[in-house]
Amino acid sequence: MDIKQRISELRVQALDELTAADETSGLEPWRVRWLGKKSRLTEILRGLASLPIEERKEAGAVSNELKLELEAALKAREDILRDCEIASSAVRDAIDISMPGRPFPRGRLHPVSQAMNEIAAIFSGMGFQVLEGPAVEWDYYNFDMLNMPKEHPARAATDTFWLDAPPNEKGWQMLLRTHTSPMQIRAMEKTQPPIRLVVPGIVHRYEATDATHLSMFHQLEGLAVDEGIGLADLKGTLTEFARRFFGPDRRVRFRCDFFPYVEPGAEMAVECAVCRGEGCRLCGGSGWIEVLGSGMVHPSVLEGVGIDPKKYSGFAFGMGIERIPLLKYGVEDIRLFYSSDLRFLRQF
Ligand code: 2U9
Repeated sequence: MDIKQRISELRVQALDELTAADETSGLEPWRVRWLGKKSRLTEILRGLASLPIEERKEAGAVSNELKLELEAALKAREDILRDCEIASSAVRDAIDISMPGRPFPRGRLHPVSQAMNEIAAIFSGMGFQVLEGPAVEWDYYNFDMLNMPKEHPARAATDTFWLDAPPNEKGWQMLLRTHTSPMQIRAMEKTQPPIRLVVPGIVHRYEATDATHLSMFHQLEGLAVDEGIGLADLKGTLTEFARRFFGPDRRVRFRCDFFPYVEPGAEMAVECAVCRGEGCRLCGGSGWIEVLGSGMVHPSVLEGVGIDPKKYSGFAFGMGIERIPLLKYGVEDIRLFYSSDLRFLRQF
């Protein structure tokens, strides 16, 4: 057998034995056997002297290579075994398997997000698409297209956060939307009926903050436009929403109201959960809690977006989201929702 073949066999055997060593204490005997003075490799290296010069060169190179390889393999095996031994002794000493586990702090959705998701899911289940839109808008979409021309009182600077940016080439001004309605306008501009959509989102109003008002709050608005939609569809849809959200036993009441973008307009209230109509502190003595505003979309709003009001009609509604958990849980001050006080938020 030539030297190269012998060396290749030694290599396989040595590495096999090294892998079989599963404790650091087994490594020294292996080193003596394979790399020590009396090892077979040393023997081969010694015997090289008697070989002819050409053969000696080649066999010398291969044997030295194997020596280096075995030294490196020994070092690597030693590192691995030492790490394992350290880890298992640490585990033995550090883990008391009889100890109870550490509780994992679990996050949850903000009560306002919970209410918004729940309401959006109810309308989604009734065939409404859920859309979101930008919080920074043009006055054109926020006011003009909603039947609120330049001199309308709702446009007075006291109600709106205007952005300190120059108007665009059409003279539109940037603002923080005061309702999510501009997104319904954008949707109607792009799509012909049938349309059924709800838009949840953040809105801003330039108002002083107190226990019942925030300058930043959330709304969910809805819109349905189709041939032959009437007030009965509005009442039916919103009554069904109230049954699903507040429960089937809560009565609802509609009363006339005014919003520039609907005609006629109506406000929906549900029977007070605490006094069932008797009158109490929660409902301010009236027995009813106002939940949302609504109405039949004003024909000039439809006309503005290129939907023929002689062929189509629609209903729309809007509600402030913070009011819902406020009333549901009897929270005394709306500002608590944004105080970042975990003692408050953890209750929901
Ligand atoms: C289009 C046409 C009509 C949305 C509507 C209300 C009535 C309403 C308020 C509830 C409490 C706002 O958050 S709040 O202060 N909203 O009463 N919203 S009708 O009407 C629309 C919207 C878009 C194109």
